[in-house]
Amino acid sequence: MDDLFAEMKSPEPSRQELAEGAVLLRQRALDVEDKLLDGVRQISHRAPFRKMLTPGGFSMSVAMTNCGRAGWVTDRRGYRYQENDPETGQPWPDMPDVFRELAEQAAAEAGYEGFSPDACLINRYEPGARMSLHQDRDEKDFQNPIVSISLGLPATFQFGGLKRTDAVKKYLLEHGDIVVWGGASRLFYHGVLTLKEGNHPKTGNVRYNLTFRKAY
Ligand code: MD3
Ligand code: FE
Repeated sequence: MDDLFAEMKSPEPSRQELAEGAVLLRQRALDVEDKLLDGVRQISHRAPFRKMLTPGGFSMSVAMTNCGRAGWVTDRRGYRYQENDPETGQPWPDMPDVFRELAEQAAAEAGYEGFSPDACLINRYEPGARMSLHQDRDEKDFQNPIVSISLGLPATFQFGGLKRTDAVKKYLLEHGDIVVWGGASRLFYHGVLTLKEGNHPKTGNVRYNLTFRKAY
Protein backbone atom coordinates (compact mmCIF):
# COMPACT_ATOMS: atom_id res chain seq x y z
CA MET A 1 0.00 0.00 0.00
CA ASP A 2 1.21 3.53 -0.79
CA ASP A 3 2.56 5.46 2.14
CA LEU A 4 1.17 8.99 1.88
CA PHE A 5 3.49 10.17 4.66
CA ALA A 6 6.76 8.67 3.44
CA GLU A 7 8.41 12.10 3.19
CA MET A 8 7.64 12.81 6.85
CA LYS A 9 9.51 9.80 8.15
CA SER A 10 13.05 10.21 9.42
CA PRO A 11 15.53 8.92 6.87
CA GLU A 12 16.67 5.33 7.18
CA PRO A 13 20.15 4.45 8.34
CA SER A 14 22.28 4.65 5.19
CA ARG A 15 25.80 4.76 3.88
CA GLN A 16 26.89 7.43 1.42
CA GLU A 17 30.33 8.33 0.01
CA LEU A 18 30.63 12.14 0.21
CA ALA A 19 34.01 12.37 -1.48
CA GLU A 20 36.92 10.03 -2.12
CA GLY A 21 37.68 8.47 1.28
CA ALA A 22 34.80 10.20 3.12
CA VAL A 23 31.84 8.06 4.20
CA LEU A 24 28.61 9.28 5.85
CA LEU A 25 26.90 6.63 8.02
CA ARG A 26 23.49 8.13 8.73
CA GLN A 27 22.00 7.32 12.17
CA ARG A 28 24.89 4.97 12.95
CA ALA A 29 25.23 6.25 16.55
CA LEU A 30 21.51 6.07 17.46
CA ASP A 31 21.57 2.79 19.35
CA VAL A 32 24.02 4.25 21.91
CA GLU A 33 22.81 7.88 21.90
CA ASP A 34 22.07 7.93 25.65
CA LYS A 35 25.43 6.36 26.55
CA LEU A 36 27.24 8.92 24.39
CA LEU A 37 25.35 11.84 25.96
CA ASP A 38 25.98 10.47 29.48
CA GLY A 39 29.67 10.27 28.57
CA VAL A 40 29.70 13.89 27.40
CA ARG A 41 28.06 14.98 30.68
CA GLN A 42 30.55 13.05 32.80
CA ILE A 43 33.54 14.32 30.85
CA SER A 44 32.36 17.94 31.00
CA HIS A 45 31.94 17.67 34.77
CA ARG A 46 35.71 17.07 35.13
CA ALA A 47 36.87 19.03 32.07
CA PRO A 48 34.30 21.82 31.55
CA PHE A 49 33.41 23.15 28.11
CA ARG A 50 35.27 26.38 27.40
CA LYS A 51 35.56 28.81 24.51
CA MET A 52 39.24 28.82 23.58
CA LEU A 53 41.23 31.68 22.08
CA THR A 54 42.59 31.48 18.56
CA PRO A 55 46.26 32.35 18.06
CA GLY A 56 44.97 35.69 16.73
CA GLY A 57 43.25 36.40 20.06
CA PHE A 58 39.61 35.82 19.08
CA SER A 59 37.27 33.74 21.24
CA MET A 60 35.82 30.74 19.37
CA SER A 61 32.02 30.56 19.28
CA VAL A 62 32.16 26.78 19.76
CA ALA A 63 32.84 25.58 23.32
CA MET A 64 35.21 22.60 23.56
CA THR A 65 36.52 19.90 25.84
CA ASN A 66 38.40 16.62 25.28
CA CYS A 67 38.79 13.07 26.47
CA GLY A 68 41.49 10.52 25.83
CA ARG A 69 45.28 10.71 26.20
CA ALA A 70 45.63 13.87 24.12
CA GLY A 71 43.37 16.89 23.85
CA TRP A 72 43.27 19.55 21.13
CA VAL A 73 43.75 23.07 22.46
CA THR A 74 44.27 26.55 21.08
CA ASP A 75 45.50 29.75 22.74
CA ARG A 76 47.72 32.74 21.87
CA ARG A 77 50.64 30.32 21.51
CA GLY A 78 48.95 28.30 18.75
CA TYR A 79 47.06 25.06 18.03
CA ARG A 80 48.35 21.79 19.49
CA TYR A 81 47.55 18.54 21.29
CA GLN A 82 48.43 18.32 24.96
CA GLU A 83 47.90 15.71 27.66
CA ASN A 84 46.70 18.06 30.40
CA ASP A 85 43.69 20.35 30.49
CA PRO A 86 45.13 23.88 30.56
CA GLU A 87 42.20 25.02 32.76
CA THR A 88 42.81 22.49 35.55
CA GLY A 89 46.31 21.12 34.94
CA GLN A 90 44.77 17.61 35.17
CA PRO A 91 44.97 14.87 32.53
CA TRP A 92 41.94 14.80 30.24
CA PRO A 93 39.22 12.32 31.31
CA ASP A 94 39.62 8.80 29.92
CA MET A 95 37.92 8.02 26.62
CA PRO A 96 34.82 5.96 27.53
CA ASP A 97 34.81 2.44 26.06
CA VAL A 98 31.52 3.12 24.23
CA PHE A 99 33.12 6.14 22.49
CA ARG A 100 36.21 4.20 21.41
CA GLU A 101 34.30 1.10 20.31
CA LEU A 102 31.83 3.05 18.17
CA ALA A 103 34.57 5.16 16.55
CA GLU A 104 36.68 2.09 15.75
CA GLN A 105 33.68 0.16 14.37
CA ALA A 106 32.57 3.09 12.20
CA ALA A 107 36.11 3.54 10.86
CA ALA A 108 36.28 -0.16 9.99
CA GLU A 109 32.89 0.00 8.23
CA ALA A 110 34.19 2.91 6.18
CA GLY A 111 37.27 0.95 5.18
CA TYR A 112 39.76 2.07 7.83
CA GLU A 113 40.46 -1.15 9.76
CA GLY A 114 42.78 -0.74 12.74
CA PHE A 115 42.02 2.91 13.55
CA SER A 116 42.92 3.51 17.21
CA PRO A 117 42.14 7.05 18.38
CA ASP A 118 44.13 8.64 21.23
CA ALA A 119 42.15 11.91 21.26
CA CYS A 120 38.48 12.88 21.22
CA LEU A 121 37.62 16.56 20.80
CA ILE A 122 34.07 17.39 21.91
CA ASN A 123 32.53 20.51 20.36
CA ARG A 124 29.40 22.16 21.80
CA TYR A 125 27.45 24.49 19.50
CA GLU A 126 24.72 26.75 20.82
CA PRO A 127 22.54 28.76 18.41
CA GLY A 128 24.78 31.33 16.71
CA ALA A 129 27.95 29.23 16.99
CA ARG A 130 29.87 28.35 13.82
CA MET A 131 33.19 26.97 12.66
CA SER A 132 34.85 28.64 9.71
CA LEU A 133 36.55 26.73 6.89
CA HIS A 134 39.73 25.02 8.08
CA GLN A 135 41.90 21.95 7.66
CA ASP A 136 42.68 19.52 10.49
CA ARG A 137 46.44 19.23 10.32
CA ASP A 138 47.72 19.16 13.89
CA GLU A 139 47.88 15.36 13.89
CA LYS A 140 51.15 13.52 13.26
CA ASP A 141 50.11 11.13 10.49
CA PHE A 142 47.43 12.06 7.94
CA GLN A 143 47.15 8.38 6.94
CA ASN A 144 44.82 8.02 9.94
CA PRO A 145 41.18 9.02 9.37
CA ILE A 146 39.08 11.29 11.59
CA VAL A 147 35.71 9.99 12.82
CA SER A 148 32.96 12.54 13.56
CA ILE A 149 29.75 11.85 15.53
CA SER A 150 26.95 14.43 15.58
CA LEU A 151 24.39 14.62 18.41
CA GLY A 152 21.50 16.98 19.10
CA LEU A 153 20.46 19.84 16.84
CA PRO A 154 21.18 19.50 13.11
CA ALA A 155 23.84 21.65 11.47
CA THR A 156 24.85 22.40 7.92
CA PHE A 157 28.33 21.10 7.35
CA GLN A 158 30.35 22.31 4.37
CA PHE A 159 33.37 20.79 2.79
CA GLY A 160 35.45 21.70 -0.21
CA GLY A 161 38.81 20.48 -1.40
CA LEU A 162 42.52 20.83 -0.70
CA LYS A 163 42.46 24.57 -1.40
CA ARG A 164 40.48 27.05 0.69
CA THR A 165 39.03 28.52 -2.52
CA ASP A 166 37.71 25.17 -3.86
CA ALA A 167 33.93 24.99 -4.27
CA VAL A 168 32.10 23.64 -1.20
CA LYS A 169 29.29 21.09 -0.90
CA LYS A 170 26.78 21.31 1.94
CA TYR A 171 25.28 18.47 3.96
CA LEU A 172 22.91 18.50 6.90
CA LEU A 173 24.46 16.50 9.76
CA GLU A 174 21.79 15.22 12.13
CA HIS A 175 21.56 13.48 15.50
CA GLY A 176 23.28 10.10 15.30
CA ASP A 177 25.13 10.67 12.03
CA ILE A 178 28.76 9.53 11.78
CA VAL A 179 31.23 10.68 9.13
CA VAL A 180 34.61 9.05 8.57
CA TRP A 181 37.20 11.21 6.78
CA GLY A 182 40.27 9.56 5.37
CA GLY A 183 42.22 9.04 2.20
CA ALA A 184 42.04 11.89 -0.26
CA SER A 185 39.49 13.84 1.84
CA ARG A 186 41.56 13.83 5.05
CA LEU A 187 42.97 17.31 4.36
CA PHE A 188 39.91 18.83 2.71
CA TYR A 189 38.75 22.22 3.97
CA HIS A 190 35.54 22.00 6.01
CA GLY A 191 33.38 24.06 8.37
CA VAL A 192 29.99 24.38 10.02
CA LEU A 193 27.45 27.13 9.24
CA THR A 194 25.89 29.17 12.05
CA LEU A 195 23.71 26.89 14.20
CA LYS A 196 20.01 27.74 14.09
CA GLU A 197 17.72 27.85 17.11
CA GLY A 198 15.95 24.61 17.87
CA ASN A 199 14.89 22.19 20.57
CA HIS A 200 16.16 18.64 20.34
CA PRO A 201 14.47 16.07 22.59
CA LYS A 202 17.84 14.73 23.82
CA THR A 203 19.97 17.91 24.06
CA GLY A 204 17.69 20.95 24.10
CA ASN A 205 19.13 23.84 22.10
CA VAL A 206 22.59 22.34 21.68
CA ARG A 207 24.56 20.41 19.07
CA TYR A 208 27.53 18.26 20.05
CA ASN A 209 30.15 16.94 17.69
CA LEU A 210 32.70 14.36 18.79
CA THR A 211 35.80 13.97 16.62
CA PHE A 212 38.09 11.00 17.15
CA ARG A 213 41.67 11.47 16.09
CA LYS A 214 45.04 9.82 16.29
CA ALA A 215 47.15 12.77 17.44
CA TYR A 216 50.49 10.97 17.92
C1 MD3 B 1 36.71 16.77 6.92
N1 MD3 B 1 34.31 19.79 13.54
O1 MD3 B 1 36.43 19.72 15.21
S1 MD3 B 1 33.02 17.39 12.02
C2 MD3 B 1 36.67 19.95 14.00
O2 MD3 B 1 30.88 19.53 13.26
C3 MD3 B 1 35.53 20.04 13.06
O3 MD3 B 1 32.13 20.23 14.86
C4 MD3 B 1 33.13 19.98 12.77
O4 MD3 B 1 35.74 20.35 11.94
C5 MD3 B 1 31.95 19.89 13.69
O5 MD3 B 1 37.80 20.05 13.53
C6 MD3 B 1 33.03 19.07 11.62
C7 MD3 B 1 33.39 16.73 10.46
C8 MD3 B 1 34.83 16.71 10.05
C9 MD3 B 1 35.84 16.53 10.96
C10 MD3 B 1 37.14 16.41 10.52
C11 MD3 B 1 37.45 16.48 9.16
C12 MD3 B 1 35.13 16.80 8.73
C13 MD3 B 1 36.43 16.69 8.27
C14 MD3 B 1 38.76 16.35 8.68
C15 MD3 B 1 39.00 16.39 7.34
C16 MD3 B 1 38.00 16.63 6.46
FE1 FE C 1 37.87 20.13 11.52
